[in-house]
Amino acid sequence: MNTVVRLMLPVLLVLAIAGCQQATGERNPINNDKGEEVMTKTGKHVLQDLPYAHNALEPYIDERTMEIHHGKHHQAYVNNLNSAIEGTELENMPLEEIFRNMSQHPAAVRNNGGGHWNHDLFWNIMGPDAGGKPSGDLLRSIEKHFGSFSDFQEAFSRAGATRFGSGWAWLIVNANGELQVTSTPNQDNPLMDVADVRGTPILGLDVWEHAYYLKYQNRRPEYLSNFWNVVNWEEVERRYAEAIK
Ligand code: MN3
Repeated sequence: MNTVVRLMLPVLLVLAIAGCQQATGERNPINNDKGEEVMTKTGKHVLQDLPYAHNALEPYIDERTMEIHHGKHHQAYVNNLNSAIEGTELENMPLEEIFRNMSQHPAAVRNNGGGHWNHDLFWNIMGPDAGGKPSGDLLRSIEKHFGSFSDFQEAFSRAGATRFGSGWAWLIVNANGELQVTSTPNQDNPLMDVADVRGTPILGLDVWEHAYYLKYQNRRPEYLSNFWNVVNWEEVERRYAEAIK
């Protein structure tokens, strides 16, 4: 054994022990299916960057709205959620798991946990150069459950238009594996045990005024119809395939 190796051995041993302690003492961060960190190893939820530029959804959703909606509103949900769960049993628990027993948890967790999860879905089911129609299994299933793609669009827009005040319109896969359109108030979503209609959301539309007021003011129906130009159907199809597994 040469001198360098002999001198290094104790150092390596110490490093190895420290490494083991660290590995057992700390949790791994949680990543989403794209490999992005959604929760740090200390149990903090993280605001993801938008998957496109703030102006990418122009002219249908304007840059300033996206900056405020993502950078201020969504960031606030993340911050308030982290404060609400700090030091409680809900730290480190995936949001989907919290939602299953939502009725047993404080309103701050419901509002901000929903706010965080819902916006994550929302940013990802939209995109530039999007719109059009879905294809494959999802299109067939939409036609089976709603009659036609335009009948589905009408049902979805109606859910958004008739949601009084603030809330969301959803396309979900229900417990029977069927597609269904529904809506929820505030930041609730169909994964929560408090929702009237439960299921896995694969498409969601934010109908809070903060989502459209700068560009559309009180014209929610115009925002609803322009939404179809930015739907990233590829992502909705991916979520559909995941939900019916
Ligand atoms: Mn919003």
